[in-house]
Amino acid sequence: MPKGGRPARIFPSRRSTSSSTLVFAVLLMLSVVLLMLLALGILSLPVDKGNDSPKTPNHGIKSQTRDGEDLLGERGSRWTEVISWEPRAFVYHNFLSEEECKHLIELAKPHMEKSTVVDSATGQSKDSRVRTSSGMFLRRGRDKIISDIEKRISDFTFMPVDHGEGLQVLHYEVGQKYEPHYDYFIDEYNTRNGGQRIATVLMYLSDVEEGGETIFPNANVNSSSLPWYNELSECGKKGLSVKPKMGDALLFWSMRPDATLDPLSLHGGCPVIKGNKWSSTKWIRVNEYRA
Ligand SMILES: O=C(O)CCC(=O)C(=O)O
Repeated sequence: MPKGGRPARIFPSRRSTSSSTLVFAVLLMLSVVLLMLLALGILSLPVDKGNDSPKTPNHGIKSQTRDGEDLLGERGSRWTEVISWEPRAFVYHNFLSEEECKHLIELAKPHMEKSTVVDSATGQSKDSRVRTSSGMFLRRGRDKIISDIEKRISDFTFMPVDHGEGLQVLHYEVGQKYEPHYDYFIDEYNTRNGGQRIATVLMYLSDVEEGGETIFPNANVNSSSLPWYNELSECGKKGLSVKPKMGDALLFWSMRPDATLDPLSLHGGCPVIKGNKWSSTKWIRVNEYRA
């Protein structure tokens, strides 16, 4: 700056103006080309490559998880599907690997006994025509594979592992079923340990050729508009139904977020028409359950 004078004004030269205009124009053109390639689908932005996209149509909210958990065997792509808000019910696809399903069946097979239901007057187990499957319980944390599955259930439900009862493994042969019922209790005896049953996770350990759907007869869902409706048995068409698929898990809540019992959680197992149905149930309590 000249001493005592005004600061000299610096005028950009004509040459530098035209080169910056050129750079700007090139960048603008590149952006337009990039946007066109993206719009035409020729280019795509990198997304999380760790997760595959779902292979089954998703008619609810979908999310994929990526976890560093222990797992026996390989699982297909994992994603959750909201199937109903009344009752609150979700399917977690490929929750278990085939090896984990087989492990649970092999552990349970030698000990299967005719399933019972709870007598609400006495709180004791009793035989019933309502439930014609056979079953047995696997103690919580019985082995590493079961512990891993129970940890996964806890991650999925946001309920602590020690609020869960032991895993029940169920086997239904042709004609066997479980009539619609509630998982929550109406007697005091059964809620002494752990309080009320708040949620159920039902894991399918096998596919079923025909029938065997889990049905919610009172769900507030227009089930006939669901894409799998035509694949359902007559029983399955009477409500919102989930077709058993090996490795999938169904989570539903027997209590609403305001802690009241949800009668819309009424559910049952339709008769198996063809094949065999193996499943495993985890009942989750409001409080810690002493196993
Ligand atoms: O097997 C099913 O699909 C239903 C089983 C069930 O209702 C239960 O275990 O509480």
